[in-house]
Amino acid sequence: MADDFERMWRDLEPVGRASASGGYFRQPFTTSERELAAWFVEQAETRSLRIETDEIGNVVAWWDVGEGPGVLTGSHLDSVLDGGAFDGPLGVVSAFAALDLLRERGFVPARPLGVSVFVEEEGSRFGLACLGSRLAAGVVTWEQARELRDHAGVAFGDVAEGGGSRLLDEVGTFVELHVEQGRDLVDRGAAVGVASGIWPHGRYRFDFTGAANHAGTTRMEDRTDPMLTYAMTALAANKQARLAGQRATFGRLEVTPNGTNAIPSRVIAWLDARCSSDAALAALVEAITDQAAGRAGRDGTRVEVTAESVSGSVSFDAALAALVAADHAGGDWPVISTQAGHDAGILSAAGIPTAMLFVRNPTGVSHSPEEFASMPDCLAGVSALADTLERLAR
Ligand code: HGY
Ligand code: MN
Ligand code: MN
Repeated sequence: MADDFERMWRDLEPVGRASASGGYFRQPFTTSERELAAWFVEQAETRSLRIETDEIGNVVAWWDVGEGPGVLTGSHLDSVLDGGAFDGPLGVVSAFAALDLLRERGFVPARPLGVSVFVEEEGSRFGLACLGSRLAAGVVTWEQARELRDHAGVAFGDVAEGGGSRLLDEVGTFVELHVEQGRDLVDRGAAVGVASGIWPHGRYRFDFTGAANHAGTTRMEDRTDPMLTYAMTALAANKQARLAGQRATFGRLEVTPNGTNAIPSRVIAWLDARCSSDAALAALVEAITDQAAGRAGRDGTRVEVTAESVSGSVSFDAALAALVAADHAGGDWPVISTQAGHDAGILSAAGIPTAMLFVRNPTGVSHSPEEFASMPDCLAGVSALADTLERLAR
C-alpha cells in the first residue's frame, strides 16, 4: 500500500506548484487543476471503476459490487492560492489507496464503493466555497452558479458546461479524509481523528467608496479616503473577534486605481468570519459592519457589505462518528471539531450521513506551502479509511 500511495503522491507533487514559494495554484478549470482531473479519471480507469461525471466538473468512480446505496469517499483537488500539498489531494489519493488496500485484503463490499472529487471546494476562483458539492447536493442552482465570476470577470458558466447533477443519487454514506488544518491531533499525540462538526462561517465583500485625489496636494483634513475606512474596519474586526473568542480575517483586497501617489477611489475587502455558532457569526458580522459604517460616517466614505458565501453550522451524524472512532487497536480515535469548511459539511447538511477523518499535521499550518503530514501518518490515514470503509460497506 505504501508504494501505491507514494507513487500517486509523486504523480501530483509537481502539478501546479510554484517554484518560488513551493505552494500550489490549482484553481478550478485552470491547466493544473484540469491535469489533476485527468489524472483522477486515469486512476479510476486503471481500477476498472465506473466513472460518472456531471456537467459541473464533479466526478464519482464506482466499484460496482453489492447492492443498494453506495459508500462514497473522496475530497477535492483544487487549492487556495499558494496553498499546501495536502488540503484536498490527501483525501483523494487516500481514497484510491484505501480501495486498493481493501482489494488486497480480499474484502468484497456488500454495497458499492465510490471515490469522488468535487470541483471548486475552496471557492478560490468563483468565490462560493464548496461550489461543486453545493451544486451536486442541489443547495445552489446552476442559474445562480453560472453568474459567479472570477477576479478577471470570467463567469463559471463560461468554464463549466452547466446544468444539474445526479451524482449523489447513488450515495448512502459519505466519508472524507482530510489533513487536519490545526494542531488538535498533534497536541493529543494522535495520528488520526474523526470530525464532530464544522463551525459556521462566511465570506463577506466590503465595498469602501471614497474620492480619488492627489496624494500630495490634498490636505489630510480634505480627504475622503476609503483605505482609511478599510484599515479601521480591519482593526475593528480583529478586536471584535478576539473579544468574542471567534475568528475574523481580511486576506484579500482590491484597490482602485492602486496607484502609489493617488488616494484611492475604492477599496474592496473580503472578510472571512468563523464562529462557534450561527448566532455568534451573525453577531460578529453585524458588529464589524456597524463599526465600518460608523467609521465611514467619520471619513465621509461609503461602505456596502455583501454576503458572498455562507456555510451554516455542521454537526456530523454523532452515531456514525462514534461508530467510526470506536474500537481500534490503539484505542478510540479522538472526535474533534474544526473551523475549516469541507464538502463533507455540505453533504451532511443536505441529509447524507457523513463522517470525516483527519490526519495529523505536525505544523498545524494550512492554506500555506508550510502545510504538512508525514508519510507514516498519511499511511495510517489510508489504513484508517480502509477500516472505516470496511465497517460501513460490510
Ligand atoms: O476555507 C475553508 O475552510 C476550507 O479550507 N475550504
Ligand atoms: Mn480542503
Ligand atoms: Mn482549504
